[in-house]
Amino acid sequence: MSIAEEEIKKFEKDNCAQDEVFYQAMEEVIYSIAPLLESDAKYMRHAILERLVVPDRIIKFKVVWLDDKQNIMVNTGYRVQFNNSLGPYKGGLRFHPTVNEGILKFLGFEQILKNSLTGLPIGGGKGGSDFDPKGKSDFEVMKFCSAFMTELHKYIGSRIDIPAGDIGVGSREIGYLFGEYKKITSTYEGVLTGKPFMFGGSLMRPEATGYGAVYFTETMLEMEGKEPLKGKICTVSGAGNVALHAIEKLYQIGAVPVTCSDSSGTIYDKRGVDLALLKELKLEKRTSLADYMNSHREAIYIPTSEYPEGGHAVWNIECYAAFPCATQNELTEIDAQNLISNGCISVTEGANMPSTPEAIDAFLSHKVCFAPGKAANAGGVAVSEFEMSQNASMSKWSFEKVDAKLKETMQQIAKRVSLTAKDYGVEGNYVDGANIAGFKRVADAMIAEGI
Ligand code: NDP
Ligand code: 2IT
Repeated sequence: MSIAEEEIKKFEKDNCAQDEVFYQAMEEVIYSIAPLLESDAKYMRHAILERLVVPDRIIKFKVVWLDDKQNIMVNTGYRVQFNNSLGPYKGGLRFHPTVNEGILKFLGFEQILKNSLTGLPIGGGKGGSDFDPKGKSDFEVMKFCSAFMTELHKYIGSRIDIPAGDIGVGSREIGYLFGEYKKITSTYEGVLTGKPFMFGGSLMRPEATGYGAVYFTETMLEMEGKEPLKGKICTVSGAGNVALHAIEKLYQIGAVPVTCSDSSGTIYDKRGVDLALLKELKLEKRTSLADYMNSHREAIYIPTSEYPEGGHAVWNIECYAAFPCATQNELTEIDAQNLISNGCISVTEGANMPSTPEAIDAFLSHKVCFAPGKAANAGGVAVSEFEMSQNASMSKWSFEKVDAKLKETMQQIAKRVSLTAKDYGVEGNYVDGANIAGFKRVADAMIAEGI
């Protein structure tokens, strides 16, 4: 049995159905870091893996709130405080009906390594609720956020744990959460990031994840000797914060993003998607992408129900570079094969773990440049850390300053990941490079801090 298989077996005893995605994330990391565990005995001696895969604590709580018709609603809230060896727990909150402990453990685990890769002083955590903001009024969202914070405030703080946004949590939700925290604690501190600019948010935080993913891709393509994105057809999935800002940056550098998607369907607009309309539909009106067709009859709308079995409409469309930016496991082996046979040479994960392990294997074996989420989407949390710095020093950085620092951070991550892969004999494998580089920094800190 290989060292990776032995380690994975140790954790299987605790397995439960909800933990499936967590195991998927963990297994990938263990396979990647096996050469490091074999070559340097200190990591096994200090039981780093056993300590890293178990969260410091999982906080689970009841959230009771009143909807607009005065019905009493009950949801479950969570915060997974995973690892604070490199800094306070840091990571987003997800509000989506599918949220459970397993999903938040997977996201929190990925966050530890992602935050480590940024080189910034932030540990890993994640939280959220099975609350569905879709179809709720602003007042209902506000009431839910207040009730959620009534419990969460006990466990967070600007030097303890700093939540931010994720699926279903944007600046509206962060604003309500911040307001309630301020009211309960009578403090005005940078306890959340992704705040609106008028009360402590950083310029460019909304754009950071999508822009960062494109900066990462440009650096990767250059290092791998491929043509840049300018003038190239790109496909993007998702139509939320990450997807729309990836699309925005692709336009800024002269690429042509032709798709986006939401949970109900996919838009394919071969001249390039209409970004202003998408922002209006998804960020302001919060409606379905199907409404895109009201003003663009020449585009194609493919409802989710019509997707070929086991595949996703976005990944059937010819492109040079693909950007999965919606959710986990949205890009399967079939999708990977479709992309490869249509000539796609680059895949960048804007979302967290959107590609299944089989899809990743297909990309790597066909020498597609593949940028894993924990490296490529780290721009969001990096600018969150810049927001923490600005809050702590009571300062405001210009858009240009944040953008330059974001670009530099993404370039550094890409270079470090690529160099690490080379050092460990897997040149061009950014999955192994990211896992090894991310693990090493946090593991070395854990050893230095003792048990
Ligand atoms: P948003 O809520 O803004 O957008 C999510 C998008 O994905 C929406 O278009 C949504 O469709 C779609 N989507 C969500 N769940 C599903 C599903 N189960 N099936 C199909 N479509 C789905 O979230 P973000 O853009 O912030 O997040 C997208 C991804 O990026 C997530 O994986 C997140 O973890 C990751 N990420 C986010 C960061 C950030 O800064 N926000 C940072 C790093 C990673 P619909 O509109 O119909 O709900
Ligand atoms: O997955 C992620 O990196 C995020 N949702 C952003 C986390 C953050 O703290 O900004």
